Amino acid sequence: MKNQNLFAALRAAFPADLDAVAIETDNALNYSWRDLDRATAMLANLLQSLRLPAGARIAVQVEKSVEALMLYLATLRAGYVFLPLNTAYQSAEIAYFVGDAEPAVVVCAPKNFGWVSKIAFTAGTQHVFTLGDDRTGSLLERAAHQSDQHAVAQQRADDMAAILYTSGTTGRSKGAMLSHGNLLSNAMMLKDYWGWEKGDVLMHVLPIFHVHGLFVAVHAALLNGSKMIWMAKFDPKQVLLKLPLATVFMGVPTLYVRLLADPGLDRHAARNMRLFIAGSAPLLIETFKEWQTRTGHTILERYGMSETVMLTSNPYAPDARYANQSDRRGGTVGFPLPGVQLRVKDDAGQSLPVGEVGGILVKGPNVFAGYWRMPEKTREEFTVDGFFKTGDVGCIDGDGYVTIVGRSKDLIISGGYNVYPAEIEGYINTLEGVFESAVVGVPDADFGEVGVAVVIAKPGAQVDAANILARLKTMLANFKIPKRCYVVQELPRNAMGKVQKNLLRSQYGSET
Ligand code: MCA
Ligand code: AMP
Repeated sequence: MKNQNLFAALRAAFPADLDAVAIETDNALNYSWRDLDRATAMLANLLQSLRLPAGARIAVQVEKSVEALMLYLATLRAGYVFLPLNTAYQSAEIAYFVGDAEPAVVVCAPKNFGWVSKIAFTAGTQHVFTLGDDRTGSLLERAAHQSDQHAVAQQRADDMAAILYTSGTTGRSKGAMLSHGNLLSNAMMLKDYWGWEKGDVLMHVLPIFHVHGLFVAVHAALLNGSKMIWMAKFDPKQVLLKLPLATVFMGVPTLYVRLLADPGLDRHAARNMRLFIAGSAPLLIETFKEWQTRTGHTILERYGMSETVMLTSNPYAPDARYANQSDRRGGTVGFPLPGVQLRVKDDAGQSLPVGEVGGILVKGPNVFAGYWRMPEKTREEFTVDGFFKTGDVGCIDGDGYVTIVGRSKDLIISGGYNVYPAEIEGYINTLEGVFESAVVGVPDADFGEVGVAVVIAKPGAQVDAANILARLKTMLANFKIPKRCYVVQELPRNAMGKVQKNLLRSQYGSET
């Protein structure tokens, strides 16, 4: 039987010249394809030497580096399950993920070893390694003693490759289990759909702990044997400096907004580019149009989720196979990708006619099998005929273009990161003197959307808005901290007693 391990497919796509540069970093390091092969073999051998049980989770919270990418690839190679964690997460957040996923191995930044190892050992994790963004740490020290030859572990298409944590309306984070087959089928299809060609160079500027940077960007480049220009952090000046060396760029809308703010962005800077891709959050039509004017390029917007990888995309080029799909339309997320079935339904589960707005449901080889250890929740999120309820609200027009008009899930997407109001409210409500709170998303020129907290004090208590934000900063990842906080007498409610968040959004949306 053919090995369905995603790494086997990525490795098979390495170019014949293994000494060619595969990754060029912003601190002038060059990694060859041979380096990728050997280092992932050594790391895979290290993981296998630990004699971990089948399906063991490898939880990783480290700064972006090529070695961190190699650790991901090595985890696939060895047949274990990769669990990436945002570097902004603080101890309570990490304690939850580690407690829930029970990883056999935790890898953290050297500076966090003290508190992370304490959490991990308490949760029963046996191995905690460190990995710095400067090629330091116990992980690489241990891997250095391993062989650089390794036979890729045999995997079936439905074997789990990664768990990505994503929250729900109730605030409790759920681990979306993605299989080798989910990831590989999506990557191969995108390589074709987005017209990846020989000589393409990807500029990689996104974090590698979410679907966009870790899967969409990396898999396509590797499957195409393409070089990556690797930036540890997004910096518009650096991007513009290196842009002439790249042909493909992927970013969340905030990155496009920030690049547009730099006068250096023009047709000349983008002269060698083939494709700009945006996603993870809605791209404003103004950004789409301004980009066209300034660079002569039309951004290709696509839509996806942690649970499904990529679902829809605007077309790359007119293509006979995809009749009618000729142009990239701003404000839309394009067409369901080949193999993806997408339906728009009303609350009663009835399919809606063209142009009518309803809940988006999807099915396809890319859709995950379920949430980690949450069979009930998984069942709730799928229809009886196997469609996954995305929680996004949209419509399909007469030409087949999908437009996302909103979300039925109470979610704020800020600079491409998801923020769950229920989670933030839960933390605010534990603060001294707080009776109740509501967190809403309001428009923001830079992040697209940001959180605003509206708080009621307990009778007789004094609470201070600045103090609430300062306290939250000690508990939560920085991007989750509401940008503003208001202490008020009461929250608007409907007849059922439910807080009317739409009213809060319009009231506090324009205040700065
Ligand atoms: C940073 N800050 C933010 C955000 N990022 N606030 C709200 N939303 C954010 N996204 C705040 C910090 O808390 C800090 O506040 C201040 O901004 C500066 O922090 P810094 O780390 O320096 O920010 P930055 O480097 O400017 O980061 C902005 C960023 C970053 C580059 C836009 O957020 C980013 O890389 N976003 C991409 C996320 C992503 O990859 N999403 C894909 C998810 P203070 O100073 O007050 O502490 S995958 C997905 O969604 C699906 C599947 C899909 O379709 O792709
Ligand atoms: P995540 O859970 O991080 O995978 O975020 C997935 C969510 O991001 C989706 O359910 C959408 O709400 C949103 N999203 C992703 N891409 C787009 C897009 N192009 N336009 C609007 N929303 C998007």
